[in-house]
Amino acid sequence: MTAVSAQARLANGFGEKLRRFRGQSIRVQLRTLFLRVWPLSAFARGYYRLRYVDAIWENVLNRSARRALLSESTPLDAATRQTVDTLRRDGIVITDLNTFLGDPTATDRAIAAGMKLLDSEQMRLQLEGKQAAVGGKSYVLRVLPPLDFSDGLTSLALNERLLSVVANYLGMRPRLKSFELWNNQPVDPNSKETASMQWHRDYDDHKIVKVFLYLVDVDEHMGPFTYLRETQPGARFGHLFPSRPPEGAVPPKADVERLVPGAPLQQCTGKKGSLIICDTTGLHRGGRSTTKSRILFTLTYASDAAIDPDKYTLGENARDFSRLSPAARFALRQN
Ligand SMILES: O=C(O)CCC(=O)C(=O)O
Repeated sequence: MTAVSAQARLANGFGEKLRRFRGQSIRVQLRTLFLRVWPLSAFARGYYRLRYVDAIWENVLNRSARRALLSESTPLDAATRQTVDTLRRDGIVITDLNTFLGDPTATDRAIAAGMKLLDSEQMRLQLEGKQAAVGGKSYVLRVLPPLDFSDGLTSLALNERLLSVVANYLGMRPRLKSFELWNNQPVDPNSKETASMQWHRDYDDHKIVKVFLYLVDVDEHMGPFTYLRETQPGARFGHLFPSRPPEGAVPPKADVERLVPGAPLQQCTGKKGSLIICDTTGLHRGGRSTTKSRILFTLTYASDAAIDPDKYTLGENARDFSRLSPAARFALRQN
């Protein structure tokens, strides 16, 4: 590599970091600065580490969410129980929306709702400007639609079975944290892997459940979501490359592939309608398409101890909570 191209790469890397920083909320920017200034950083790290100690996370910070789950008396049906067991064992479950919801029309309805968002002004402006307007990843164009109780995507976010899987995995009723449509733009195959294209552990909570619903077929060239099974907290490889709360971990690719024996890799290529449910505090990566746009819908659930603010809004048609289940009301902080 010549000195000029090395300089250009460095400048690009710095530019990307600056972009990501600017894309964060003021609260997150302040936290980042706080963590960089010694000795404040030592106190801050100690504080966040303490929050993620199992006993504190479960019994102090999430006491009411645990009680709320314990107050549920309905036993899990066999399919939900099996999904929870797989999630606990592997950190990831892959299914498809129709099967998961027991509704043969669910995928078509979700795709129709997703395509409407793709046609939205918010997405059009980003496509025209070739620039992500929200979030820190330049290659992910996002739409954050307001929740709408009559819409298929909102119904998925508040679906009883999904909330029950997440709750029984976390051991407490979850809060909804984000509700987003992603349109991953193809990148130059020679460009550097950045952001979540690299192996990493998410940082926002001690355990986090993310849901990805593919709205187009995703092949191996389209940056399929990829997970190292059993790297979630408490699992066989949960201790490798630990997070540094309130930051996750971004270990070098070569180290991950060398140190995780047998690499129990789950590369989630799949047809539209594929549904991935996983704990993203386990090692994962994805989103680097080098051919076509990867379009998916994504949800995040976490606990009351999560660090970042919620990333969704309630629309006009999401004001009457009386018809929601107790778990859905809890997810939206309406209990
Ligand atoms: O885009 C992907 O497949 C990965 C996303 C990711 O790493 C995340 O949401 O934490």
